[in-house]
Amino acid sequence: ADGADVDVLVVGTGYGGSVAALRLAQAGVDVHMVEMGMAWDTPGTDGKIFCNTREPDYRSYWLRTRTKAPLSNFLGFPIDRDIPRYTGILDAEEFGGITVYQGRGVGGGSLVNGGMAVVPERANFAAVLPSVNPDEMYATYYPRANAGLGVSSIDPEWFETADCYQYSRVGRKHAQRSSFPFVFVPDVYDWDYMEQEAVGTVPKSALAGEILYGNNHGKKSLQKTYLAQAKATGRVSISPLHRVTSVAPGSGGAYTAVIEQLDTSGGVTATKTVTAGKVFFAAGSVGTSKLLVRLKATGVLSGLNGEIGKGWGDNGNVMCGRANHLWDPTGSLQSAIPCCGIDNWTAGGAFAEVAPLPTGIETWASFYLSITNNPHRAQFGWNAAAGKVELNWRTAWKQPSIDMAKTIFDTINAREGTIYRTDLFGVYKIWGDHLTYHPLGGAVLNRATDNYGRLHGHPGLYVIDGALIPGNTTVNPFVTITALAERNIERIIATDL
Ligand code: FAE
Repeated sequence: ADGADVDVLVVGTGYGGSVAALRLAQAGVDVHMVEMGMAWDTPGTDGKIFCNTREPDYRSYWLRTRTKAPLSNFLGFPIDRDIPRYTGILDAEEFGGITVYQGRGVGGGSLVNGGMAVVPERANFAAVLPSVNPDEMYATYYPRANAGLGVSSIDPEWFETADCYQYSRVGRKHAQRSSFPFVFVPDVYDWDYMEQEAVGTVPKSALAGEILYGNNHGKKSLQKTYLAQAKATGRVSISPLHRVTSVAPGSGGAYTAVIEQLDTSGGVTATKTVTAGKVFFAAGSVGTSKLLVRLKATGVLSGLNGEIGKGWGDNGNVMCGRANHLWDPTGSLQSAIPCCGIDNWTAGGAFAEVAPLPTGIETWASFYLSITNNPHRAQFGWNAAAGKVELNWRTAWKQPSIDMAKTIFDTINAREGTIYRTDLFGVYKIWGDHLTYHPLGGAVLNRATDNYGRLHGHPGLYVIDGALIPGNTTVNPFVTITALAERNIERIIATDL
C-alpha cells in the first residue's frame, strides 16, 4: 500500500528475485516483491490460464497489438496476427539491433521458457563468472539450485519410443553421423506427467504445444517451486501489475521506491511510495539495467559506478532450421519441451539445442537454438532527449554466432545431403539473428557490484539476477542465475542483516 514501510523490497519475481525472497524469509525477514506483470493464477473464459502457442490471444504478448513470434514465417507465409493490447505474458522488447524476449508475470522467465536446466561444463566456468570460486558452485550452489528448481531428466528408455521425441531422435542421428557429441539436457518439466500426456490419461500441455505463452500443467515454473515455498513462510507478499520506476536514498539509510500500479491495458492507475531498508534489483538483465542506468544518469543514485549498463550479451543466441529428406520426418506430434543438444562448444564455440516446431503437422524440418561464444558486448545508455534507455547492440554482431553455429550445421548438411530452411525467419532468410531469449549482464558481478552483488556507492542496494552475468553462460542460463543468487544471498544474510 502507498506509504508502506518494508524490511526488504524485491523488484521482480524471476529466478534471482525468487531465491532472494525465499532465503530472506527463511532467515526471518519480511519481504515484499513487486512485479510489473500479472499474477497468472486465474483462468480465462476458456478455462485455461495460458493460451496455446498455435492460437495466441490477448494473453500472449506484453502490450502489443500484433504478435511478434520468434519464427515470423512458415512456408513463405507470415504467421503474426492482430491481438488486443493487454499485459500478456511474453515481452518482445525491441532495441535498435535486437529483439529481447522476456517473461512478464509472477515467475518471470520461468513462465515462458523451455525449462532446460543446464549446468555449464566446469572447464568453461571461469569464462562465465571469473571471480567466483568454482569449487563452491559445483559442490554447493548448483546442487542447491537444481533441488530448488525441481530439475530432472527424461527416462532414456521412454525417449527411444516416444512419438513426441521423434524430432529429437532425428536430431541425434544427424549429430552422431557427423561425429558431434550428443547430450541429454535436464528440464524442470514433470517427466512423469509428460508420459501420462502421451498415453492420454491427463490434460495435455507439452504435448499440446504449450510453451512460449505459458504452460498449463507439467512445467514446474517458479510459481510451483521457489515462490510457493516463499509464500508458505508467511513472510513474503507479492504485488503483481506494479512497476518500480525509482529507488532513491531516503532518511536513515533506507530507500524510497516509487511504484506504478498498472491496469491490464498498461495504463497507470496509481502511483505509490514505499520505504524499504534494503532493495534487491531482480528485474532481469534488461529490467535491472534499464532502472540502474536511468537512476544513475538522472542523479538519483549518483554513487553507482561507471560499470552500470556495461557487459551485456545475448548468450550468443542464433536460430536456424534444416530441411530433411522426405524419408526423415520429424513427426507431427512434438513435445514443446526440448530434451537434448549438440555440444560443439570446445571445437566450434556452439551448443545447439534440438528445438521443437510444435505446429501439429509434419514439417520435415529440424529446428535449432544455438548458444554460441559470441565475443561482442553491448552497453545500455541513457538517451536524455528521448527520455529512455537504449542498447547499442548491432545485428551484424551476430555474424560470429552464425559462423560458430555453421561449424555444426554446415557439417551435418554436407553429410546428410540436406540444406537450410529459408522460410522460417522471412523470405529466403536462413538465420534467426534478430533476437535473444537469454539477455545477460548490464550490472556485472565484481564490476558494477562487489563479488556478492552489493551495488557500489549505495549500501543496502543489491543486484541478484541475470544482470550480474557478463553476457554468456555457455549453456542455457537460468540454473546459473539461480545458483549465483543462492551463493550471494547466503553471504548477504550472514553479513548484512
Ligand atoms: P526474469 O526471469 O526475466 O525476471 C524478471 C522479472 O522482473 C520479470 O517478471 C519482469 O516482469 C519483472 N520486472 C522487470 N522490470 C520491472 C520493474 N521495473 N518493476 C517490477 N517488475 C519488473 O529475470 N533459460 C534456460 O536456462 N533454459 C531455457 O530453456 C530457457 N528458455 C527460454 C525461452 C524463452 C522463450 C525465453 C524468453 C527465455 C528462456 N530462457 C531459458 C531464459 C531464462 O528464462 C532467463 O534467463 C531468466 O528468466 C532470467 O532470470 P532473471 O531472474 O534474471
